[in-house]
Amino acid sequence: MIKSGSVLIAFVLCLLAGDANSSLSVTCNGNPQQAYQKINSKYYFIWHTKVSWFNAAHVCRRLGGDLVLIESEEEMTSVSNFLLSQGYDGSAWFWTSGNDITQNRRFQSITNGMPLSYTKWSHGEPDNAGGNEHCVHLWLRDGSFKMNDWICNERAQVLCQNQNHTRCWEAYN
Ligand SMILES: [Ca+2]
Repeated sequence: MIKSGSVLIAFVLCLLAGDANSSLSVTCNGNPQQAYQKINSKYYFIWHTKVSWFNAAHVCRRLGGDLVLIESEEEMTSVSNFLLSQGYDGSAWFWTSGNDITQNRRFQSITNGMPLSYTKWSHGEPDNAGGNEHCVHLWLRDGSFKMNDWICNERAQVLCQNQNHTRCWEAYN
């Protein structure tokens, strides 16, 4: 009884500590520790090495997260403002979880398996240029980061998220 109570208190303290911090450190199955940064209600990290969209999905999972799923105007704005504050400019492109690989023009998220509930396409997008653009990334257009469909095998940096601590819970510290 005492032991379970202590565990509960430790658990609550852990939750409180997590809320107070603006970062989260995750280690999954011996991979290097990954620090996520809290922006509003979600944790994110940027993988700077440019990789294909397919590789990006694996990178995020390997490090305890998922490709980012931007779900609202509020989230899009806060993510865009964060990227701008970090000095990212028009040369920085970031893969997201959006794609229409399984059915052309029906964009879904590989992170939650659902149709995208929110999109913020840049002007003229998605245009499926060349008939070969099926993965969604963020780029800086008209003063803020917005979405574009692009060739999945092209390489970009990666924006991963961690939401609701659904992965590697036992490894959080
Ligand atoms: Ca496009």
